[in-house]
Amino acid sequence: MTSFKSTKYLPLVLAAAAFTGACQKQASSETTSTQVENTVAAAGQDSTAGKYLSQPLIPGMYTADPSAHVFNGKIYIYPSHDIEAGTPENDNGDHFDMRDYHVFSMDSVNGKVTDHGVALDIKDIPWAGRQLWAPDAAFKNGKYYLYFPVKDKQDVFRIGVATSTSPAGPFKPEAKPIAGSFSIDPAVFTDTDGTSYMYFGGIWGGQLQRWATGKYDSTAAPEPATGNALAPKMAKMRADMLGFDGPVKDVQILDQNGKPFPATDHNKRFFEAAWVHKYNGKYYFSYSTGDTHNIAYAVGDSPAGPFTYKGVILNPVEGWTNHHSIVEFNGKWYLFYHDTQLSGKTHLRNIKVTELTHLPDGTIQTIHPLKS
Ligand code: FUB
Repeated sequence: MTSFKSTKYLPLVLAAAAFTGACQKQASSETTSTQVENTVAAAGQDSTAGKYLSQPLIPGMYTADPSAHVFNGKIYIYPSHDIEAGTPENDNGDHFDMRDYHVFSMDSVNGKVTDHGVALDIKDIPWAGRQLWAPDAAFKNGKYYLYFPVKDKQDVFRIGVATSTSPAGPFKPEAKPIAGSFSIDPAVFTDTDGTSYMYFGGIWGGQLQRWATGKYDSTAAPEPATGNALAPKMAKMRADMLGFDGPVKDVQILDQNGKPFPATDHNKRFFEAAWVHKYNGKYYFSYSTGDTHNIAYAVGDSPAGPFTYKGVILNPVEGWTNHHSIVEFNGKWYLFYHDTQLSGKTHLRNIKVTELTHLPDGTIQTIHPLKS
């Protein structure tokens, strides 16, 4: 994620300054559970609301990168918590300078959203430097696990893990990052046999390219100019969910001819925001194409891939980044995503949800986040 200078989408600024102030106030003081009206408050003040497929789920706080899971019959959402930190914008995404996570839950997709307060604060992570980016969560053996990318004190992105007895947190971080982890955007998928895998990685500001030789190289170009695109990564999780069980491997995304995409194919190559779901016995690996702003997907027969590219799940949203999760709830499938409807600013996003449809041939119907 980075290079947020695209003017592809013009900002919608609707009383943004007042709204930003309110958000910051809530963000800094919120520590207990509160219920917020799902969509209505934001939509009521927004004369352009009708142009969007869905309305913001959380009108009183900026949230992004929603990882949704069903725990104990409820939907729990683990998003990034965007703030106006005042950090200048640059191509490394320094202005995404987030400092804590909140967890949200919903009893139903159109019901109220409960904010469970601060689930993890950067100041409580002993090894963290800056920038809490897109998290994910998992459940195993009676415990909940929150996985998060953050730069360490040397400014290198690593992936950490924190544990809780409740899906809402608070989460207690481990003393060190996951050994062998690097880059951003962890997504943990647990297969029907109980084995869990972490998928991760992001190029440009996500630093994946700096590990291309196996060793960290801070001078690496944001991505290769020639040859194959960089592959996202995956690792099997240990039974205790606190580390990798075996080596980190490439996730192969192939075209219809079984070939990896060239680095120059920005419409289809992996950029960031990995997610895996299983449908009808097939494994769906979805991801953001970054500077071309799509959520694309590829399908495989094993959680380790290879995955064959199938198309686009979500067309570009307002804002530079596109980041999603896919979850089944009460027999229907949902796409959680974000845009910048409430702020018009790249780094102050708001999460949304819409239904997702698997077609009879196993492909996914493309979702258009803006009504034409
Ligand atoms: O929220 C910070 C970063 O922006 C995420 O880690 C990326 O996926 C992008 O959404």
